[in-house]
Amino acid sequence: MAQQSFDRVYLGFHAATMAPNNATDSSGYGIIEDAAIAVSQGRISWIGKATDLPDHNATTSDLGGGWVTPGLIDCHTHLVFGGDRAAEYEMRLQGASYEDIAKAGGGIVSTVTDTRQATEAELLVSARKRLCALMADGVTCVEIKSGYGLDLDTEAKMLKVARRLGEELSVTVRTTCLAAHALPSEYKGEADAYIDLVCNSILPSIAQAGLADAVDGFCEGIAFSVEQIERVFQTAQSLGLPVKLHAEQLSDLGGSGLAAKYKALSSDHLEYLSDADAVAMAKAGTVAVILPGAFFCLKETKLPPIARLRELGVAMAVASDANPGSAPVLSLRLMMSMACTLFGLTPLEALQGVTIHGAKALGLGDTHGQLKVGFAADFVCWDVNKPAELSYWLGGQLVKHRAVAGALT
Ligand code: DI6
Ligand code: FE
Repeated sequence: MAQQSFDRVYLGFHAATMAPNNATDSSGYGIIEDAAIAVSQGRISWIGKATDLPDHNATTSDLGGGWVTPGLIDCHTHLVFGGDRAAEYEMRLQGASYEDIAKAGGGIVSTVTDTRQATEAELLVSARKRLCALMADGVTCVEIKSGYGLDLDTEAKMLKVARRLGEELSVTVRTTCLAAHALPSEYKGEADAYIDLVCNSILPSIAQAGLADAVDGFCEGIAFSVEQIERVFQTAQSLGLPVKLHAEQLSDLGGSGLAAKYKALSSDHLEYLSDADAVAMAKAGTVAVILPGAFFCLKETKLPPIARLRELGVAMAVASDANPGSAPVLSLRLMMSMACTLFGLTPLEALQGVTIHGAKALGLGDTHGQLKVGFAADFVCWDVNKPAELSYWLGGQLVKHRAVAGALT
């Protein structure tokens, strides 16, 4: 038989493909023991048991044991920002609440001041460090939001930095414009006027410059109402951009119902999600992104309705929410552990949350998050004996090899 022309072949591992229809395994992990992956032009061109690998003359790398999974996808981060909020952390440890600090002019708005002052080069340096930490822990695809600019120039500056990170580093970056994150102090008492600025100036300019892949907002008592967010969503829709939402983090305003109405890619946080909105999300195919890092750091006690979301068949993604206030998180695997221990996900669900479902939350479900022919050859080889260990260990270095677009990095 003629030799297959692959660019490269990997073997010497077991694979958890996370592909649900894998014929050989019904565990949900899509397990292939003693597997091989062939890569052509950055994509998987063959995957199966090593013994079935077609004849080929490509360079072959033996990964030397362990488990290969799709590269982890962190579908919700705020990695680009100026300054830090360690002082606010200390205030919260003394008893001040996140909302009290926000109302007193701290919180998100204080990071806005630092981000406006920082140069693009400074933002690049600090965000690169944080992104490299996530990558070292297995992330190959990350979403990065703006939202600490709250004016056109600074929102654009943040998104340019995010795009630059994707060009410079071996990681896929998706960008999201979160101009409707908080009310900037120059618009105090004039939230509707700020939403006018977002809809008439910021979003159209960002879209025109091709700086955002999606639009997000914060629907909350300390941020924007359902009506205000609906205007943002209408604008996004008219610009051809998909939407996502921070909703039901601190209270139930019904933001997730609105997100479902606009066929949002995801609704994120969801501690206070109502049953009606969970049903609406299921019907719309909106992914529930759960963020146990923010839950943990804010010492939240209300749990998102995981059992109900599971029962309704809502895809659940797990993300870091990496941000300077509510979630200074630099490990997605730690979030998998917290999703299991704090929220009751199974280790399988946690891994699905950072692979197949994380991809769906970014609109990348047809190309990322599974090891399948035609999908991006982004994968991690882990030094573990079984996939559940990815949620089990807190910390440590479990990544043996990391490949992006078929090349080891
Ligand atoms: N919810 C969050 O968890 C982040 N933004 C949001 O709307 C927190 C952002 C911050 O505190 O800086
Ligand atoms: Fe967030």
